[in-house]
Parts: sequence; structure tokens; C-alpha cells
Amino acid sequence: MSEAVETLDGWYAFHDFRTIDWASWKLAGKEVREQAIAELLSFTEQCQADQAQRKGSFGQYAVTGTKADFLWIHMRETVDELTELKLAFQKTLFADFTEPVYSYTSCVELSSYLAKPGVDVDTDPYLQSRLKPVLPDNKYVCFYPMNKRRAGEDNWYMLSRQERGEMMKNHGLIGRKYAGKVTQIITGSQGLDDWEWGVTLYSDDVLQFKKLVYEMRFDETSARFADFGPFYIGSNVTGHALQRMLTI
Ligand code: 76R
Repeated sequence: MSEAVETLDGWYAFHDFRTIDWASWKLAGKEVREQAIAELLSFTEQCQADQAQRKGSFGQYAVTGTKADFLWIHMRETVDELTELKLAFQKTLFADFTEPVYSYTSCVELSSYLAKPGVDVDTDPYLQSRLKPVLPDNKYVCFYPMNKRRAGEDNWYMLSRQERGEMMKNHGLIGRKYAGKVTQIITGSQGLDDWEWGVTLYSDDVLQFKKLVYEMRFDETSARFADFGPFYIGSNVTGHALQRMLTI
């Protein structure tokens, strides 16, 4: 049997993709819409306040394309807090005008392939900042789930740790070429959701997502061993921008 990878696990993540029921939204009176937006803003302001106190992280995005209208990303110490946040959102008047279209539950993960010996995970500031990340405030976000393939000769899980480690090193080298242009947060979801990992990328230039993902396609870890789910991109929006987008 191949040796399993030891992972460093951080905050749990909930990616909440929703569409607006525009027909009901238009039919609702101005007063109802204003009340709904006010309740949404008070919910998101609370999430931001929690983030400021390092109780979790929060991001809000307007999604491009028709797979969803908005994405809210929450990260917390426990899944119970993520469930509570979902319920708190559902109880707002605004939620009555939304439909959940996709959701993803996972856990921030750093693999130990490139771990440096002698570093104490619980106290190392760099590792802690990556395990409990403040979501970057770049203009754009990209999310997609993925698996490592298990098909015939192309079975990632049957490779030795050394083989996997060597390939991950190459993968990391490609990634590092995008340092300063794209920030990645890898969340693991084995046993938590339908795919094995969630990939959340941040950049001020959407084209860098395309370039990075395309370049990685040629790397063995992705070319031979990866299968991908649906892709979503969106722009970071403040409460005010959101309010403007929802105003009719
Ligand atoms: O964490 C690190 O920076 C160390 C190096 C590293 C690891 C271990 C790393 C670097 N990744 C790691 C693990 Mn990654 N990554 C992806 C995708 O679209 C595709 O083809 C794949 C989706 C992207 C775009 C990406 C980007 N990475 C992983 C794992 C876990 C594998 C396992 O444990 O078996 C997955 C699924 C995965 C997928 N990766 C980087 C990047 C980038 C940009 C980097 C450089 C980060 C930096 O140096 O800042």
C-alpha cells in the first residue's frame, strides 16, 4: 500500500453559490426589497466583523455567467459555525429571493509534501496565516472542485510517496511563477463533499487564471492525474456595490 499524505488542516470552508429569483425580486415592492437588502447587509457586516476579530473569513463576489449570481465564502474553526451561518442567512428576508445553486464544503489544507522539518505548525505564523487565511481582497475570484484520477495506470493513489512528492514539486514550481499574480487557497474535501479538493484562486487580472490553469494542464499532476468539476469566476463586491447591483 502507498503511504498516505499527512495533511495540515485549517479552517472549514463553505462556498455558497446562489442565484436571485429576479421575477419575485421585481414583483416585490420597493420597501420589501429595501428591507431585504438591509437584512443582507447586516448579515454580511457581522461576517466582516467576525473576520476582523479573526473568528473566521468572509468573501462576497458577483458571479460572471449564469451558473450563479453571487458567491459567499465563509471560513470558520468548526463546521457547526458554518451550519449556523447558513441558517442565519436563510432566516433573512433576502434569502427568500435566492436559490442555492451550488455549495461546497471543505477544509483548508496544506499538504506535507514540501514540509520543512522542525517547524511547529501550531505556532508558526506563516503556516497559521495560510491555514486560517484572511481571504485576499483581489478584484477577482475563481473556484472549481477537482479529483486526483484513479483510472488504470493513471492512479494517483497507487503511486509511491516519492513519486507523488516529485510531481507535486513540479506543480509547485509552476504555481510559484504566478507569485504576486495569483494567490491560491487549496481546500480538501475527501469525505466532506463530492470532489476531493476545492481550488479557490484570487487575482486582479482574470486572464492570469486562464494562463495558470492552462499551464498546469501540461504538468503531469494535472495532465495525467486530475479531473475537474465546474468552474466559476466572479468579482469581489463590497456591500455598497452589492446594493447597487440589486437595486431596480
Ligand atoms: O502550498 C504550497 O505553496 C506548496 C506547494 C503546493 C502544493 C503542495 C502547491 C503550490 N500546490 C500544492 C498542492 Mn497547488 N494548485 C492546484 C490547482 O488546475 C489545475 O491543474 C490544478 C488546480 C492550482 C491552479 C494550483 C495552484 N495543489 C495542491 C493540491 C493537493 C495535492 C495533494 O495533496 O495530493 C492540489 C489539488 C492542488 C491544485 N499550487 C501551488 C498552485 C499555485 C499557484 C501554487 C504556488 C503557490 C505559491 O507559491 O504561492
